[in-house]
Order: sequence, then C-alpha cells, then structure tokens
Amino acid sequence: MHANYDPASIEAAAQAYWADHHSFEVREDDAREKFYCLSMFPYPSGKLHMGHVRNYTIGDVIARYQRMQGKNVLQPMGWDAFGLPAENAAMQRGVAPAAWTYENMAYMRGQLQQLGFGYDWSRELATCHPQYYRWEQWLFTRLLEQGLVYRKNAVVNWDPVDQTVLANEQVIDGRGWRSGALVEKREIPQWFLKITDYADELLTGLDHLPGWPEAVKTMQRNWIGRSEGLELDFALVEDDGVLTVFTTRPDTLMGVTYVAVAADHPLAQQAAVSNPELQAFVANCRKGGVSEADLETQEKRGMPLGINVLHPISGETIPVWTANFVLMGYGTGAVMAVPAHDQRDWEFAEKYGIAKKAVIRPIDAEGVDIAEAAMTERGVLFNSGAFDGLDFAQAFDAIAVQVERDGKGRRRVNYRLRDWGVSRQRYWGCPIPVVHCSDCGAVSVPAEQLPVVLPEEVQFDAAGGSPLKKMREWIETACPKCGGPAERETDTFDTFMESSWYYARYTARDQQEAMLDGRADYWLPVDQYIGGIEHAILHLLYARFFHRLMRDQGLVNSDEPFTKLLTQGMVLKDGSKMSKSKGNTVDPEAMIARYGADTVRLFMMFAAPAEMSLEWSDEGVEGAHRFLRRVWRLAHEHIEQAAMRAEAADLDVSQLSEAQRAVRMEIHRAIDKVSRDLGERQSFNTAIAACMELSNALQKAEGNDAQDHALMQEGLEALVRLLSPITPHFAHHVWNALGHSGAVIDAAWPTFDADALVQDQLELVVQINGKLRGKIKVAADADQETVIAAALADAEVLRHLGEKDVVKKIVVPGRLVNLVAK
Ligand code: ANZ
Ligand code: ZN
Repeated sequence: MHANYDPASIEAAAQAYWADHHSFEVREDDAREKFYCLSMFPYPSGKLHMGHVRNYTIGDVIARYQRMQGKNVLQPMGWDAFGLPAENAAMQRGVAPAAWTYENMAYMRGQLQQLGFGYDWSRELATCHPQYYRWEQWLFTRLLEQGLVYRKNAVVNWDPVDQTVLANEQVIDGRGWRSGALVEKREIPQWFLKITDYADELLTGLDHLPGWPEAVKTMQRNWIGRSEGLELDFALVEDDGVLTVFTTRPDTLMGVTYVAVAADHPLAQQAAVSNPELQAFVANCRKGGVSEADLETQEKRGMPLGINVLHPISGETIPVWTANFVLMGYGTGAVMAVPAHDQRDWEFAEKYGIAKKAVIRPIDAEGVDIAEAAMTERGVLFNSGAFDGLDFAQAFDAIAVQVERDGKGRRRVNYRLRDWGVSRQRYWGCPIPVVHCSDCGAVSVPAEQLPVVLPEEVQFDAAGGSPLKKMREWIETACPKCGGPAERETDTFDTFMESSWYYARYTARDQQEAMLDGRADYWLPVDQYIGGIEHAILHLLYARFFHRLMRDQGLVNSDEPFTKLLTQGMVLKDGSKMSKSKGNTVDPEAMIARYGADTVRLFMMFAAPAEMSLEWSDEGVEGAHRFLRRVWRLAHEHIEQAAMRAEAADLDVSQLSEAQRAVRMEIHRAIDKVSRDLGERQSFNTAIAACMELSNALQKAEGNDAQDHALMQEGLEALVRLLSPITPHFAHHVWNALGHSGAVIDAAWPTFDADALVQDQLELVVQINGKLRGKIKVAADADQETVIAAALADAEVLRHLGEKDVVKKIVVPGRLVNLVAK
C-alpha cells in the first residue's frame, strides 16, 4: 500500500478487477434470496449530470449493501433512447438521430463505468434497438386484438407555418417553438390504450405499497381522480332527446339555473349550424394549446344555445349554454351549473347576468351570503322542497333514489384519468405496428412480420416534421389481411411506452422468442426503485399499468412492478437547480478527474438525506476527500507496523484493557448504526457520520501492544466494509492491503457483537453518612456482596471510617454505596 492515496490508479484497478471477474453479472439462483435494485435509466442526452450521479450512487450503495448481506443482487442499466432531443440535434447539426444517440450512449456508458457502479452490463438494453421494441409492438398488437387498444380522433397542436404537429413541449406561450406562429388545435385519428379499464385497480393497488412515499401515492391518487356522483338527465324542451350531465354535488340540484355544454358537444355543434355567431365561438374555442394548464388559465367565455331543458325534479325550464370551461373529455361533456355553490359557475353567471339560487347553508347558520362569491362548502339543504334539512350524504342518497326510480339518472363513478393517447407524429420513436388498407381498415402487423423497423438513415428538413411521413418506399406495403396495396402507420409511440416495461426486459434481455420468460418471475418485482420525483405520476403510473397488462397476458405473476420506491432530491448550486441555461452546472467528469469517483460518491451521500435537495459545495467535496485521505493514512500506518511485527496476535476480547474495550465499543457501535442506517432507514448521511466517528476513535487509539494492533485490524476491517458500498474502489484496495485475498464486494458485512457494547466496568461513588468519600470500580454485573466488599477495601473509605463501626450498608445499583457509620 502506497503512503499516498491516489484515486486515479486505485479506481482503474478496482474497475478492471470487477470487469475481469464479471463481478456483477448475475443469474437466477433459487437457493439464494434475490434483490433487484433498479435506478431509472437515463435519456442519452450526451453527458451525465450531477442528478444522474446522485441517483445512481444511491442505487449502487443499496445494491452493494444488499450484496454483502449475501443476497443475489441484480442491478442493470440501459438507455431510454427514443425522444425529441435527438431530432432537434439532427436538425441543428445534421447528424442522424440514431447516430447521435448511439454516440451519446457510448460516452455515457464510459462515464458510468468511471463512477464504479456495479451494473450487470451483460443486460444493457437500449429502447431504440429493434430487438427491444419489437416486443412492445407485439404486445400492442395483442392488446389491439383484445380490445384494449382503440383509435379515435384527438386534438393535437398544429403549427400552420411549419405545417407540422408539435409536441406539447414545443409549444411555448401558445406559439410554435421554431416558427413563432400561433398554434392551432387539429383533430387527427390517434391510438389509445385503455388505461381507464385499470383505473380502479391502479387506485386500490396504492393501498398495498407500504414501501412508497406517501407523497407519491397521493399524487397518483389525485391523478386517477376517482369521483362518485350522479348522471342526471335533463329532458330537452324543443325535441324529445335528453341532455345528460355528471355531478358530484347532487345536493345542489335545486339550485341549478343553467346547463353548460362543451363547445365540441353535439348539442353545441348542432345549434351552430344555423347560428354563425355560435359557429365563430365554437371555432374560436379550438385555438390555443391543448394542455390542461392552457385550459385552466383561459378566460371563462360562453354563449346561449337557444335551447332549453327541464329540471328533472322541479320541471322548471332551464337555458342551455356552451362554455369554454366545460371539457368534452370528462364526464358527459355537460354540467348542471349552480352559481350559488360553484365558483366557476358563479363567475360565469355574474358575467352573463344569469340568476343565482342558494340552496346550501352552513350547518350553524340561517342562510348564506353569495353576493361576493359562491359558497362551495358542504352544508344543509334549504330552498329545496322535500329535501330541506338534509345534509350532503342524505341529500345525495335521497336524490339518487328518486331519479333512479323516475328513470332520470343513475349513480356513477368517474375518473379524471383519461385513456392513454400513445400516438406521436414524431420520427425518432417506435413505429406503431399497424397497416392501413382501403378495404380492411387498420390492420395490425402479424407477429411473424415484427419488428416494424424504424429506418435509421434519414434526412431532416428544417421545419422538423417527421421524415417518416415522406418515405414512400417505407410507407408503401402490402395489407397483411388481403395482400392489396396498403400504407404503414407513420406515427410512432409515446416514449413513455418504452420506459413502462424496461425493468422487466432486463430479466430476459437475450430472449429472442418472447417478450419475457420464466426469469421474470425470479427477479420481479423490483425490490428497490430509485429515481426523480418528476416521474412520480406518469412514468410510475404507466409502468404499474403495463405490469398489469403483462400479468394479464401471463407474462408475470405479480401485480405491482416496484415494491419500494425512493425519490431522490435535486442537486442545487447556489440554491437553484443546476441547469445549462443558468450556467450553474458542475461537471461530474471534472470532479472525478480532480478527486476521484469515490470522493464524489461520498460527498453526494453525505451532503444531505437522499430525499432532500442537495446543495453543491466545493468545501464539502474537499472535506469528503480529506476524510478518505485520513482513513488511508491510518490504514497505511497500521499496515507498516504490521510488517515490522514478528507475529500477529488474534484479538482476545477477554484480555482487553479498559481503554481497549472503549475502542472496541466504538467499532461495534458503528457497525450497529451503519447497518441500520443503510439497511432499514436508508439514511446514508448519518451512516457516513458514524463511519467518521469510528475513524476518529481509531485515530485516537493509543498503545502498540499485540492486542492494540489486533484491535486496530478489527476496526479498520469494519470501517472499510462499512464504507465499501459508498466508496467501493477505496475499500477494494484497502481491504486487500489489510491482508485479504478475496475482494471486499465478496466479503460478508461486518457482524455486530452486542457484548462489545456492554460496559463491563462501572464506577460507583461511596458515601459515608451521606458524604462523598471515595470511588470504586466494579464489574457491571457484580452482586451486592462484591460491591460492598470493594467499598470497604478502598483506601480512602478506610481512612474516613477510622475507628467507626459500619451499622448499615445501602447499595444503589450502578450508582452508589452509602455506609452509615457510628
Ligand atoms: C354541479 C356542481 C355544483 C358541481 C357544485 C360542483 C359544485 P370532479 O370532482 O373533478 O369529478 N364537471 C362535470 N363534468 C365536467 C366537464 N366535462 N368539464 C368541466 N366540469 C365538469 O368534478 C365534478 C364536477 O365538475 C361536477 O359537479 C361538475 O360540476 C363539474 F356546487 O355539478 B358539479
Ligand atoms: Zn386489406
């Protein structure tokens, strides 16, 4: 062992050892407990950023810790390789998306290896590889046959200047990112996955995920958004149809003063035919972005349709309006408006001079004031005829019973969750495996013709539309059903499709005959998943959905993909998120070159609890580095001394002096603390603090006899193993230098000796007639007789007793002896 800690050489050597020994390549082994540790795979954007480093260090620490517990640990890595940035790079630099992506993958793979992450690289996958996406295409065609996939018109962002569809992230303040033109809404046919069929299961499944953060489960619950309410039928006055609305507040039914429908609702469309003003309004509603945020912030506008309906209970005549805040895609696309008790309805009524009728009052008030705003709380019904005096739940039931009896309504559960639109009008994605035939319609590509391969040699034009849409030689094909001329679907999948099942494919990456095989059930579910909170909703929900789809195809036998979830916090610099545009990034590569990967890893794990944001600090990195140098020096000195020693003695716990026992107590206290912090609590920073304390204690340990030496050996061996998940290269080297022929990754986690924590000598005070006269040391488990004998043998005590007789002896265990003397 060199006197100086040189990270570059020891890190290269440790990495070479792991590669040569295929240390992290694992196989199924029924005899051993498995542990599947997974970090969210990166998008190959070009270079790793500090957020990646943090994410992957946390995963690696957990994986290595579990491995040292004797488990069969799988930790794979791959690439979320499809996506828009590759297309942008293609347009800016004239390099094909595929080439750009593969280059980035190669570079980032090297960076991950430099950081010493213990991945099973034999399982590496990239989602842009046909051998990967062919199984996604296969699953899609199965789902299409089973009715879990359908095609319908849906709205997209259309750039009228570039004549292309834009992704939501390409619409900036309602304008195309490149052309600056006002974006329009357009309806085109798109493919949907019926995630709503699984809405209930995805919701109740959250109750069985104790290993997930509450915050994430809450976000998922809100996203799924289960609402219990009623569908109510309002009969049309002018003809014999009905207008059905969905409400979660049937208790407000007697306060309805108008009904509002979406601009796309058939009633509005119908009325617009003979009303140019209405036509213009409906057309206007199509402008602006399609995202929910866009809709939320729009000014509330509307127009009367000139149609009336009858109230299902009072029979009163009520006007129908169209309003831009009513969404066609939710409930029935129509609402019963209650301006007195819904703020949106209130503002709309105020603006257009529509009546407001209060029907709910607070439980402790006579009436309610709605002059300034709606009263939206639940309360007690009044102004509601037979329902007066009922509370929310009673009114809900009474009204449900009445309308169900009269055939004017029904109970209904609605979800905010929409079916998943998976079509993207982008090039760099997985081709949707469908062929359009003028005779047969949309036909799925048969399994034996999969994969439908995405051409990788393409030319981009400046406008940024998908080159696929112009590749006639790719588009033109034969209909799989009738053999006639047909055209391929030129849309590709949403890239969330690929990231919804990659965790499963790692278990059977080389399987050419099927999507998954029996190995999936050995490894799945993932025991620990680690990633950013930004994926709390969509990615995790889609993966939970896909897992159930695969389960229902008989491909996996579990319900949930991820048993435990850790969402790591952001990496900040000067209080804000590191970003290129702010110019406050710290390049991992430069840090590794300067301090070594272990220092970077150690700093990342020490600077903050994993879930919290981490403030980058150059001093913190320096500090982490100094700590490693100190431990290195300590080990080096110890090893030098060992070399000069004639023979090494084994540690003999029964022979230790008091000072030696105190050192040993520190060693085992650290083992106990770090084991609990890494294993159960996932509190990495406090685990490192405990290692630092142990290092200090070892540094202060004095003496140089054979037992001191043996004790130092025990201490260093413990410390090195406790640190090894965090600073694996450092530990790899020092472990061998301490005399071990095997690698530290194959060593067992240090065992905790509870006896070492027992203080076996206690100091008791001795009082004579209540006055402190001496101190004695006794064994912790000494009985009363022994304690008293020791007190009476103490020289100071004897001196104070002199000629007096001891008439009473009182022992307070662990604290004192009181002698009453005359
Ligand atoms: C009458 C009412 C009175 C309502 C009241 C609320 C408060 P959630 O919880 O999200 O399910 N709504 C129904 N369909 C809609 C659509 N397509 N677009 C916009 N709004 C719609 O919300 C259900 C409530 O949202 C429904 O209950 C309806 O307004 C409105 F004091 O009906 B409510
Ligand atoms: Zn055909």
